[in-house]
Amino acid sequence: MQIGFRWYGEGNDSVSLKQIKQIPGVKTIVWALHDMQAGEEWPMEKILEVKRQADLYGFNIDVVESVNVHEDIKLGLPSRDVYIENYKKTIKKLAKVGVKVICYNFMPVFDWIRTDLFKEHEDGSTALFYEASKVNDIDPMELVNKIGNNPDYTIPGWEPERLENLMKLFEEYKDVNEEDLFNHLQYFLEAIIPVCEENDIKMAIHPDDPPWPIFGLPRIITNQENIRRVLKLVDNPYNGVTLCSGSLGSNPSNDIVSMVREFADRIPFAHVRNVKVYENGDFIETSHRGQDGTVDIVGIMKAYHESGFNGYIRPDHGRHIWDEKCRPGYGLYDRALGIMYLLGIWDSLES
Ligand code: DNO
Repeated sequence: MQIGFRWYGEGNDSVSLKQIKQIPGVKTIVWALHDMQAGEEWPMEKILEVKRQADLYGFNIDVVESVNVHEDIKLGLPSRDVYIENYKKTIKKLAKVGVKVICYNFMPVFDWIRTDLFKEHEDGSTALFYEASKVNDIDPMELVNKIGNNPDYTIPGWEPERLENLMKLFEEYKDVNEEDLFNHLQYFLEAIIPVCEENDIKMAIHPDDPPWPIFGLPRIITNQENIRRVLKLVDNPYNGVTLCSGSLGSNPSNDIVSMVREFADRIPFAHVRNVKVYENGDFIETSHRGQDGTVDIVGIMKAYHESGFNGYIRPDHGRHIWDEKCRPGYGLYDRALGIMYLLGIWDSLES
């Protein structure tokens, strides 16, 4: 097992490599070129620059999160082939600097969704929060109108300047259902997995967050059965999953311990974090400690350990504590505490 830490890059992250170096156990920087648009081929000079910076601190750059997938690939449009070719070129370049895992997702339009980025916990810390009634079963056009008519009504990702483009995308996804999305994912995987195999890079799909359809858009990486199906779309060890305990854990009927046991040899990369789910479907992110949320973190780490897991694990969204100013979910302090908790469990299992 190797511990990684997500880093958004020089000038783009409140956390420095120097600080990350002082967290026990971290060997891997989980990185990406965040200024690249989905579908673009990544330039070698920029990749090499990240490698140079990581080398200065003795980190490896084995895990990329994410090389984003262009919407035309998810929509299954004819133009997807151009973007798939670019994706392949990026895979080949990443292999040249030693990358071993590419994390990506197949969520239409939105990546993770929350309704409040700084919801206060009882102890005064803040964390990402999802208020179910603001998202579940909401018609996107109704929401567009609501936001347009009331400047005080905000949802992250629905900023007024994005609305026009969002409406266009909703229109394009109108006739795309879950089966279509599985087919489009299969087409993508069939094209890239042979290139991954040749270049020894594992693809690791990230679950949908939250793991259910939102705003009428289909979502498929939501539960054990669907993950099993994705792994069979192209049944090859290079087609894997980024098992994210927090994303899957916001649906309490997901048994993540069982997923770790079933998929262990197809999980090159894991996100381990906790989330507290309420009866009405709201959820808030908590410290990584098992007792603080709904997810069985100790059981998950035990399942990885018993499966002989030798992939990469990173802590995920932390709370914002000790007045830290940082990207939502991506401060230094709570994620560092998370690492110490995960390592504490792991070390005691080892002994
Ligand atoms: C959120 C992350 C996701 C993840 C992507 C993977 O903080 O877990 O944004 O990076 O979904 O493509």
